[in-house]
Amino acid sequence: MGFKTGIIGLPNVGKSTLFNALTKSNNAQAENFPFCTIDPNVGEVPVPDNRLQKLSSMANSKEVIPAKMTFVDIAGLVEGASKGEGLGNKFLANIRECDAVAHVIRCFENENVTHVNQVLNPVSDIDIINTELLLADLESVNKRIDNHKKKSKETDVQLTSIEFLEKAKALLEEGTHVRNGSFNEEELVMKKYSQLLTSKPMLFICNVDEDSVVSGNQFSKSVEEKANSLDSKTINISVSIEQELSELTDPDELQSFLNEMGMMTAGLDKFINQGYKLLDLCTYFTVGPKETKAWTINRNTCAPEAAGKIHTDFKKGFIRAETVSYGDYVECGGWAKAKESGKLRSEGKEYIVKDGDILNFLFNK
Ligand SMILES: Nc1nc2c(ncn2[C@@H]2O[C@H](COP(=O)(O)OP(=O)(O)OP(=O)(O)O)[C@@H](O)[C@H]2O)c(=O)[nH]1
Ligand SMILES: [Mg+2]
Repeated sequence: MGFKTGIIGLPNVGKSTLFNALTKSNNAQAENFPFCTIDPNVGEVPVPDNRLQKLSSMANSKEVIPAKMTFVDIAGLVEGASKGEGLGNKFLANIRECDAVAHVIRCFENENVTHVNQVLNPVSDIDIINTELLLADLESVNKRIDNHKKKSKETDVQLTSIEFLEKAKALLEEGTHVRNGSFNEEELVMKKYSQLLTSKPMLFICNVDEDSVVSGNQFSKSVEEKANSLDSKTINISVSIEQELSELTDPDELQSFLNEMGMMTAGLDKFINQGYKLLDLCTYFTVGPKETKAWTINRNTCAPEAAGKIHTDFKKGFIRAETVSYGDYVECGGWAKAKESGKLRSEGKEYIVKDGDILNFLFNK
């Protein structure tokens, strides 16, 4: 399974509708009542990337294979969830398995769509969710500290030091999410292994009314301010527009709908790309007559590791990587011409793969 982003938020804010639009399906039940979703819905979504089409047409590839991201539509969370209210702990476990979270906030007024807290107050909605995540983490950190003291053999005890846990505890006790703490390199690895809910990168998705997608509204502006104070990013999406867009298959029809709404791109594309950035991912390409394919790697991945994404043999027997940057490839007019112009580089084991690199791996069989 690839990189996973969990869609979280209060009940009935549009998470499942957003998930259906993303996955162009009706797999998730989306209805006007709280706690409609219980079991998480999981779907893979192609990462939009204009470079893919360009490369494949230059190489005359038979097939184009985009990178994929996984989205998980999770049950709504209410005050007290960390103590088991609503769907409580089950829901929290679903978040634990994700690499990042997209926090959906209702920023549209509509008397016909139930809001669990009656009044629309996005900042207080955020606080409810963030507090529950924080309380759940505090409980988990305390348990792990106890396990350390008892010298338990549980895996999480081995993966996170007591110093790291004490540091996380101090942050949580002052109301700070673990993501916003500062850690040294070793602790950063522990942070990742810890799977703490508040350690995961968080993106705020303002579900605004149809007239506010371009410039936002008073509600989304208040979310933006809040997000800035938390060092997180915000995007405005009208889930109902995205739902309509996802039903259009004709590209011309889609473009004219976007123009009508004054939108540059579909909100979902913005969302997927932001998710990609949030997870600090980048893309490299393999290009040939059979297929042009995008591969997802963490930023700062070295060449053998990147080769291992294709096949473990590529990593084990790695000799070197031939590479051309996307810009040079397009400018020169393909692989052979890039080679003639001296733009093709031969890189070794230490090479850090860059976003947009076109790679050909040489390896011992
Ligand atoms: N007007 C309007 N209604 C929306 C929008 N997004 C969602 N809804 C409606 O809100 C209701 C709840 O949507 P869901 O997608 O099921 O919400 P959810 O967040 O998944 O809810 P739970 O699974 O119960 O937590 C549905 O009736 C949707 O049609 C929107 O952008 N505008
Ligand atoms: Mg739902």
